[in-house]
Amino acid sequence: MTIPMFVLAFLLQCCINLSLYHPLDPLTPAEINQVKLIVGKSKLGSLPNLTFHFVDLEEPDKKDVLNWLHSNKQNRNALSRQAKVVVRAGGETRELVVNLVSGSIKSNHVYTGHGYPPFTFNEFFQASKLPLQYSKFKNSILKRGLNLSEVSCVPLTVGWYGEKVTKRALRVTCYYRGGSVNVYARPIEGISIFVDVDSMQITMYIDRFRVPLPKAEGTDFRSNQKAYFVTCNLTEKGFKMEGNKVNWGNWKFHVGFDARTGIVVSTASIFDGKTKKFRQVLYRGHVSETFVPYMDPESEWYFRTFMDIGEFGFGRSASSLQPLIDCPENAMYLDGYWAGADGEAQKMQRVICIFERYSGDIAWRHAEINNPGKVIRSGQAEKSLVVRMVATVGNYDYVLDWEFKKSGTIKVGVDLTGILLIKGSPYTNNDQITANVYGTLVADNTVAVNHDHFLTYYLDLDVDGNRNSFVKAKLQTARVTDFNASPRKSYWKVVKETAKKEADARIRLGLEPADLLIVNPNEKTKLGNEVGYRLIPGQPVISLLADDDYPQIRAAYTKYQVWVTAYNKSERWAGGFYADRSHGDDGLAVWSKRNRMIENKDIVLWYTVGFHHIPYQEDFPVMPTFHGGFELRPANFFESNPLL
Ligand SMILES: *[C@@H]1O[C@H](CO)[C@@H](O)[C@H](O)[C@H]1NC(C)=O
Ligand SMILES: *[C@@H]1O[C@H](CO)[C@@H](O)[C@H](O)[C@H]1NC(C)=O
Ligand SMILES: *[C@@H]1O[C@H](CO)[C@@H](O)[C@H](O)[C@H]1NC(C)=O
Ligand SMILES: *[C@@H]1O[C@H](CO)[C@@H](O)[C@H](O)[C@H]1NC(C)=O
Ligand SMILES: [Cu+2]
Repeated sequence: MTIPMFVLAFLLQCCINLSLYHPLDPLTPAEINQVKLIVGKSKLGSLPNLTFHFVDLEEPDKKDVLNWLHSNKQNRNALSRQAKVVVRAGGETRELVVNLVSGSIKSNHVYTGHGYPPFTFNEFFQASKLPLQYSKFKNSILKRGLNLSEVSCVPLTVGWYGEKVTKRALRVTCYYRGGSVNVYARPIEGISIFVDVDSMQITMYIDRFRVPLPKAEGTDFRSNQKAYFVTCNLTEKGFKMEGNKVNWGNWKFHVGFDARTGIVVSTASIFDGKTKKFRQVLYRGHVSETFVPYMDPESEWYFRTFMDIGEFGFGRSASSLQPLIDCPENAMYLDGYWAGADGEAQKMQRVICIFERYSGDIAWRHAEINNPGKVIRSGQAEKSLVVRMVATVGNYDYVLDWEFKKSGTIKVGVDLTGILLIKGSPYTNNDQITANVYGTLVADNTVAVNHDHFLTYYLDLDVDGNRNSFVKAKLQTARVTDFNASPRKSYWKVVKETAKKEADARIRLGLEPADLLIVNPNEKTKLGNEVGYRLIPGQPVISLLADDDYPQIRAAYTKYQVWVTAYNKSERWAGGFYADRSHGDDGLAVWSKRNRMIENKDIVLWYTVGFHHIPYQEDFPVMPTFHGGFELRPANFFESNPLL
């Protein structure tokens, strides 16, 4: 029996609470399970080894979302709900679009390009257990005088090194717990275990050498601090939520969550007290890809060049937040849902927290002493709203913040913490080291290997609408020529340059001083300045790998911190959608080569937060947070300081 489309459409409308609904709402657990059901009932359901690797909202077109947003509340209907699904079956990758209203598969084709979809948690779990039943591995453990019951293995993605034909593969690294809870602190070095993932078998095993196991003492990272934040009693949350829509201060925006990227901030707009209207700022923002290459070329280490978002997913790595440690007392929490390998909805509690922050900082202030007979002091305390998640990707924890300020600033924070990736080593003192160990000795027999972290953000800014331009306001030294008028020899002046094409918008920061702006050339302040938002970058870090090195070919976009591309709904993932074992033929660097026109167009800004990480002893056994990030700050957007 098929239910007529209009009945289903009616059912959808009747059951959705429109005051809570937003067209970019993440898939609900019921919708995820509905996808499983629809796919299971189709011909695909009978294919061998059907596994779900990606199930996410297939977003309505941007123009439909914007029309919905700006339509009269009384006449609004929910937009059609669809899911984008990637499954593996019979050794093939299939891309589906599932219509959740009609309950049908709208499109279905086999993906034949390079690279593979994210691994499922199941695959990681199964691969981690393989060595423990593998006789050669058991023998290696025995020879090292260790107990198998104390071994924990962790699968790692393998990258791509020029192979013509690739298979889905993992390499498994093993650690010895034996008296420590800090699994990553005690690597069993010298062993390489190759796993073919589709057949879930060990295909190659090499035990090349032995080095002493780092000791368990001094590796414990447990804290007995339980409730740091209970310092004041904040009963007021300070913001309103309807479904996933947040209203705080002068801001309103939507918070989504998905398995691949985690937090998605969208349709953010800010109330302008002068025009009494909400004004568009950011259509959508999220982390697009991460790239974490380790700087050890040896055979047990060279492949560690992770692209965590595409290979596994930041959302699926989301850690359940610990109240009063990860987020303060006044925080509100959201749960996250994603599809398991079998398609069934999985729930993770408290993946996002939202809270008002009283930082103790000053939003603005001034003391005026030149009024006769009086000193005038005034100012405002900073209060902001933070949306936070933590992605725990194996050893590392990434604290990802979106902070909104009443001044119109959006501040994006990335804090790195967690456990360093450790290499077992024969050395117990730096003076013994003569060869390159590719890192820092942080404890006896414990080398923390040098590496980078690059987190590339997708920022679809729509400043007062979606016809925007990218402007470089360059600071140039000017010579004074008229010495009759001035004894000065030089000053700097601003020379503005509007990027015409994508090639004009690839920026290596730190080489020449410039303000980088997204402006709307069609909208001006009363004083005639183009309204805009400014990117305030963090440390200018780019990848130092050679351009022809394989990991660099895959993550070519990390050679520039800033890119601007023409908006294209399907161009979201800087390292390509199929990042696992990718060859670098999809992604930001490739799209930008098309060199599309970007002046007065719908454009997307990409910014990479980068860290070169030389480890230090204080990073062991667990690393104090290390901060990076950037800001988007209004620039001639308001007529004057919006805080007054
Ligand atoms: C299905 O999975 C099993 C076990 O993982 C494997 O041995 C088999 O080759 C797979 N079949 C196909 C067609 O991929
Ligand atoms: C292995 O287990 C035995 C028995 O529990 C214990 O005495 C021994 O110390 C363990 N060896 C190591 C290296 O942890
Ligand atoms: C905070 O204040 C409220 C209202 O006065 C009270 O009910 C609550 O117990 C207080 N919480 C703490 C942790 O002191
Ligand atoms: C949008 O992006 C996809 C993927 O890069 C590409 O195949 C397609 O041609 C693009 N569409 C337009 C209109 O540029
Ligand atoms: Cu690091």
